Amino acid sequence: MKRRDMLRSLVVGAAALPVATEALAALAGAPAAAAAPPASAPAASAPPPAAGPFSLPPLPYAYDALEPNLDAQTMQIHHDKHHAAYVNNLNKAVAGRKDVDGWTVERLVRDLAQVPEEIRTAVRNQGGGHANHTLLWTSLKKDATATPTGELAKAIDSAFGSFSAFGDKWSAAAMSVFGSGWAWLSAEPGGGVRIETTPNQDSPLTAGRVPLVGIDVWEHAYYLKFQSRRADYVAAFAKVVDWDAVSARYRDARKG
Ligand code: MN3
Repeated sequence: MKRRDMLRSLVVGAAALPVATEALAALAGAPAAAAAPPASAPAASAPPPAAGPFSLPPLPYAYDALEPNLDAQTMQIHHDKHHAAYVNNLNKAVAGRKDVDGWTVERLVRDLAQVPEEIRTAVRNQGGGHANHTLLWTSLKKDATATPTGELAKAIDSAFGSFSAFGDKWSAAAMSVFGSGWAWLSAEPGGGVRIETTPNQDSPLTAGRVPLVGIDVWEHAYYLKFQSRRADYVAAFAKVVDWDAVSARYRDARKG
C-alpha cells in the first residue's frame, strides 16, 4: 500500500467511527432495544431494576448448577434476558392500572378473563411468561430426587399406571408441542393429576388447574446446546427435575 493510500484509509476509518456510534445510539433509543439490556451487560447478579410491582426472582442456584444436563450459558440467557423481559413487559402492561392494582401474577393469569381487555393479551403473554419461568427455576435442582413422593407419587400411579409410564407420556407431550409452548404436569381442582400442553406462555392456571412442573419447549430453552434435538433436551431436563419440590407443590394444591 502506498503511504498516501494508507493515510487515506486511516482517515476514512477514523471518520467512520462517529457514524457507527451514532447508529448504535439510535438503536439504543429504539423501544425494542430499550426493553432488554445489552448483550454485554454483566451477569445476572444485577438484573435491571423493575419499575413496577413485579421483579425478577434470582435464580436459586448457580448458572452451571445443572450442567451437564442444562448448560450454564442457556440458563444465564434464559433467566437474565428472557425471564427479565417478561417481568419488565408485565410491569409496563400494568403501569397505572388501578383495576389490577395489588394482583399477584398468579391471580392475573388465573383470573385472566377479569383482566381489562386492553391489557389482557399483554398479561396473558408477559404475566404467563413471568409465572411459568418462576415455577420453572424452582422445579429444578442439581442431584435432584429421582422420583415423586407421598400423595403425588400415588396420584401419578393412579393416573398413568407408573412413574415410568408418566415419564414416557410427558416426554411425548413435550415432543408434540408445535412451535413454542410448554408440557405440564398439572393438578386437577378436584384432586388427581393430568398432562397437558399449552401454546406460547399460556398457563394451566387459566384453565383452573395448578401447574406442578412444566418443560419449556421454546427454542430459547435449548437451542444453544441441543439445536434441533428436542428429544435430547427433554431427556436431559427430566434428569434435573426436583421431585421433592414438585411433590410439595401438589400437597399445597390439595390443601387449597
Ligand atoms: Mn423460556
